[in-house]
Amino acid sequence: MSALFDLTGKTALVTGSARGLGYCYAEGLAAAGASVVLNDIRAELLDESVQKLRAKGYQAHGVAFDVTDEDAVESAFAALQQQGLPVDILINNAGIQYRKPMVELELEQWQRVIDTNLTSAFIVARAAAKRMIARGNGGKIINIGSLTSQAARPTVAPYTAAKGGIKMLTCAMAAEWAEFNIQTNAIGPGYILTDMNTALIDNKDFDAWVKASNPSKRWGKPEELIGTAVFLSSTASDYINGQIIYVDGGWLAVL
Ligand code: NAP
Ligand code: GCO
Repeated sequence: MSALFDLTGKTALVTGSARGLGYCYAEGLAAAGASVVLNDIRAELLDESVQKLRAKGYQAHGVAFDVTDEDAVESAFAALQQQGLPVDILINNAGIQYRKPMVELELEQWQRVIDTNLTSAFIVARAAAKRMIARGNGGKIINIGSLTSQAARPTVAPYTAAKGGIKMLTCAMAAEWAEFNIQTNAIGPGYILTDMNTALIDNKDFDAWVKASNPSKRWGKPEELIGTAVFLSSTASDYINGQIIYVDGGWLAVL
């Protein structure tokens, strides 16, 4: 049974993984046997995180690039291939949040969120899938959605539009790439305790709303996302495609 979840011999690229949920995904996949490639914009932070995983005995590498820059993405994939690190598993995790009512939102602010949270998933997955198809060994692509892939709240419109797009882009990738033995799925985390949500965690009213709104009555912990990421990266999910798994304490299951 454990062989179903064994990632030994696989190379996994996790975008935006110097910290936060991305770092958790990278550590979890490394613990399952994968050689992990961390990514971030900030090279110095990225190197610190790579060293942390290496100190734990994991196979970890780092490649700094901006996920919205398609030339940088292509160069990174070419460099990884030359280093003998062809990407077998991709987690499109990098993302930003920008909270403002739509009537006050500048187009540039909208576009930056859409570019980082949605368009980048296309850019990076395209680079991965082209090479997976050429190698003929299949692959795994995991896009990161959100509760906002399914429902909205005020002041996070571009994020919500992007995450809704992630849900359907995941279906589109499954539609085009399943025949090449590439499984593309998504994870929809609930409200998780990371830097992205510091302002919300510190807000007593918002904290109370999160705890009242889901049957688990609490925020999620980053490490609670690892099992789903390993599952969707492994043989255990070879006949699952185009799905989104919400890791939300039951939030979307209740009225
Ligand atoms: P986070 O703590 O803010 O970390 C985001 C990471 O993405 C950072 O390492 C950041 O790099 C990186 N990043 C941002 N823009 C990038 C770019 N253009 N190129 C490369 N890397 C970039 O966020 P998080 O909470 O871990 O969230 C990670 C993902 O999960 C996001 O897609 C988010 O939407 C999603 N998510 C989070 C939650 C939650 O409750 N936390 C729930 C649902 C979904 P720097 O370190 O250089 O800033
Ligand atoms: C917000 C939060 C959410 C969470 C997450 C919920 O401002 O409402 O940032 O977007 O991060 O996406 O699933």
